[in-house]
Amino acid sequence: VEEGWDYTNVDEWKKEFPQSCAGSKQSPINIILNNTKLAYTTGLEWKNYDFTPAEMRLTNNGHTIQLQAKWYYYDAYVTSGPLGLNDYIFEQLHFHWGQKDNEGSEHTINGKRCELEIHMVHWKRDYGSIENAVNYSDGLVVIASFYTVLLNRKSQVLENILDAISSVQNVNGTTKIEPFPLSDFKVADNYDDFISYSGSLTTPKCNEVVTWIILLTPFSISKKQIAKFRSIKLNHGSKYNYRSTQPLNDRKIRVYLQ
Ligand code: SG4
Ligand code: ZN
Repeated sequence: VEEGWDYTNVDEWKKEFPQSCAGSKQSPINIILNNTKLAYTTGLEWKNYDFTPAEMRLTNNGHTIQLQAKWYYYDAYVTSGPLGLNDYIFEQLHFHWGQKDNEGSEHTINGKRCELEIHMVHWKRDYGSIENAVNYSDGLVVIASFYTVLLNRKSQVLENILDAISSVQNVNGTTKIEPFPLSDFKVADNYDDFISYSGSLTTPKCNEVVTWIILLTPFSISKKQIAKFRSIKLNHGSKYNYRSTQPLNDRKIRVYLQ
């Protein structure tokens, strides 16, 4: 899993991976809500997210903590809304965090960072696999959500992860966890308001293949919970894993209010 890059030199990525990390459609970005374009669509449809997976595994890959899920008879996927008739199949979700309050998320909203950002990575069914999908401009959809310590209220779904955190404290640590439905990540009243824009993976090789869907309303996480993320060890001793925001250039940010 170990590759040459890490989070101690994010601004060097453009030199190490000039082809892609220095492109003009990079992620993350600062989302200025005044500078968005209102778009109308039917909602995103989340298919099979409420089925409990047969197996769930948590892994520290040196860059993040990653959660994988396996179902025997289904796949979980998103469709409709800005995705039209295309299905994007869930592959994994992972986390970005920092060491202080008001830092950790990769995207910022009106310049403000939350303490944690979750990315649910999905690939277009037509491309057959994630390895193939990363070669196409419409290959991936990443759904991002934010967590903040503002109210110091505990996240129930994150307890499933944090109960197993000691097994993934160090790089290459991995463990099975008790499966729970991924729909537990989206329990909130106004979960459905989001923005969307075209961007990239936020890690090398920074492929410009991602339709980003970013849920606007942050969820709560307690200070005790975020402290556990902050204790995780990553490659080369890094204790945070967010990239600096990148220029928007001529891209449009669309806002979808449900
Ligand atoms: C994290 O490093 C994940 O572990 C990577 O997944 C992921 O790469 C990478 O972030 C970039 O994804 O949503 N932040 S992001 O843009 O999903 C891919 C793996 O290494 C291709 C499996
Ligand atoms: Zn990510």
